[in-house]
Order: sequence, then structure tokens, then C-alpha cells
Amino acid sequence: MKRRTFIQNASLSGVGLVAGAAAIGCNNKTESNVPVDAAGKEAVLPVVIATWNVHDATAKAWEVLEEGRSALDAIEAGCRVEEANAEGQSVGIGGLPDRDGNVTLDACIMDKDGNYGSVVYLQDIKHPISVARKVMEDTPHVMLAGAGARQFALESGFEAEDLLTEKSRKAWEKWKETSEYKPIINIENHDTIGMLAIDANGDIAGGCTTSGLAYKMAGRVGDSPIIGAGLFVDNEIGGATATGLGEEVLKTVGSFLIVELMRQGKSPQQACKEAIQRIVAKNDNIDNFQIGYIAVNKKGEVGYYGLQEGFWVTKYQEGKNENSASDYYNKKS
Ligand code: SD4
Repeated sequence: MKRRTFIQNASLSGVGLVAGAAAIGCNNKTESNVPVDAAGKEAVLPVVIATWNVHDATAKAWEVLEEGRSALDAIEAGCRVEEANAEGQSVGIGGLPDRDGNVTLDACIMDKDGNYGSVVYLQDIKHPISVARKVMEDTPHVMLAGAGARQFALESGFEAEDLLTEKSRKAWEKWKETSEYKPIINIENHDTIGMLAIDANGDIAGGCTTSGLAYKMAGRVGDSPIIGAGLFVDNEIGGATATGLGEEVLKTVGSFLIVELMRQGKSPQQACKEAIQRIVAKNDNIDNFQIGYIAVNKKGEVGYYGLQEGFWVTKYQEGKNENSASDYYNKKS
């Protein structure tokens, strides 16, 4: 799809939000929300960005955007790719279990209107991102947990299945042989998918889905399904999402912080970096865990920053689906 929009230049602090401008070239478009800068240059849209090396997921999200569908649809479709990938051991089927051998999943989704849906400690359902969307769209609540979330999923037509694959069961059994309860996130156990998208109409959505920390205590929930921590979207400003040790993201309300820093004028990159610095300031020992943030602003600019080396992101923009290693804080010489 070639995006052709006719945008009037209405500048608001350098970035104008043009409501009601005609937009053609995409099927389902009504009015454009695509920002232009003071010089009349349009944001480079659409854009999809996700944590880690998730080419297939970003490609799927891009395909949905190219059909002229919403950022929300793109996020759900993209996240489902990783949830269905049994080889990935941090998301959906194949996710590493807690220390008792239970696979428990957390996910959330947020749309352009600030609506949010989430599931925590969900068992036996492969696509928590879709259950989260159903919570958002079909219930008066924003979060369902555990047995209630499972019951809601089954009543909504999702099927129960065993999510513990042979590969993950073997890894858990091996872990038990030497187990010392000291989970280290994202140094060897990562790939939680946090994804942000802006559609051709200029609207932003985000999602985050994970099996959480491998071999966690039963009942443990991380940042990924918690609004403001693992994900936050404000369609006037931008969005942010996180991967890494959820406890540290939760304590600093990382994604909300990044969006607020962008509201104050920081670029997505500067905002992600400052959110990592907040974590550094509160921790004496930053060597043993990883955190990675990604962000987009309304202009379609992206940013990403890690605590440690080894945080990768995948971005699909201007027709290119590319991986990049992020810059990071803990540069040991
Ligand atoms: C959590 N943030 O549950 C998630 C884990 C993660 O890549 O990001 N893994 O704390």
C-alpha cells in the first residue's frame, strides 16, 4: 500500500496533530491523525518496533498495517506470532515454567483511546495477548488473573492446551538438579515481546506478552501485564514498553516514565536512557540483570536502550524489517 495523505500544516509545539485531514490510499481510513512538523514534513509511518529479534512478528504486524488496518490489530497479530512459536522460551507455548513446573503467562494491550486490557498468571491458553484484548473490549474490567482469566478465556472460545513443551520441561528438570533460587533475567532467559505500532492514520497501540521470569516463584507476576510498567501508550505523545527484570521496571514505573519524559520534550532515545538511569540510581549492583526499553513518539521516531549489552530490537519502517543492537548503560571496560 502506498500511503498518500494530504495533510494541512497545523503546528503544536513543532508537531502538529492534524485532525480531519483527508487521507486516501488505504481502505479503512477515515480521518488522519498523522503529525507534521513545523516545516510540514510528515511522520514516517507506519512503524512497528519490538523487543528482541522478532522479524516474523514485526513482519506480521507490518502486513496488517499495509492492509490499512489499525495499530491495535497489528499489535495483536504480531504478538501472536511469538506466542505460537514453541521454540521461543519466554512467550506463549514453550515458555519456561515456574519452579513448580507450571507455565504461567502475562500479557497486556493498549489502544489509541487509552483503553487497556490485561491477563496475569494465565495458564493453558496459548494467546494471552488476544485474551487481554477481549478483557479490554468485552468486559467492564481491565485485568483478570489466574483461574478467573482462564475461565474467561475458555468462555470466550479459546482452547486449553498444555503449554509445557518437551524442550522446556527438560530445561526445568535440568535446572532443578542444581537449582539455587537466583533467577537472572535476560542474560540467558529473554525474548519477552513488547511491541509498539503506529498505523498509517497516525494512531498508536502497544502490547506486551511473556511467560515471565524462568523458574520464578509460583504466583509471581512481573511488569509485562501492568499498565505503566511493562507498557504505556498515550496517543497524543507516544508509547513505551519494556523487557527484562520486571521487578525493577515495576519499581520505577518505567513505560509511563518514558512517555512522560517524551511529553516533556525528550526524544524516545533520551527518554529510554533516562528510564534506565533511574534504575541504575536505585541499585548498587547492576551487573546481574538486564532491562531494555523501546519507545516511539507521535512523529514516528523510535528509541531503545538497554542496561546491559545484548539488548536487540526489531524495527519495521519504510518497508525495511531490521534488527539493531541497542546502546546500553553498563559498559564495562
Ligand atoms: C518479567 N519482563 O516477567 C518480564 C520478563 C522478560 O524477557 O522481559 N523477559 O519480568
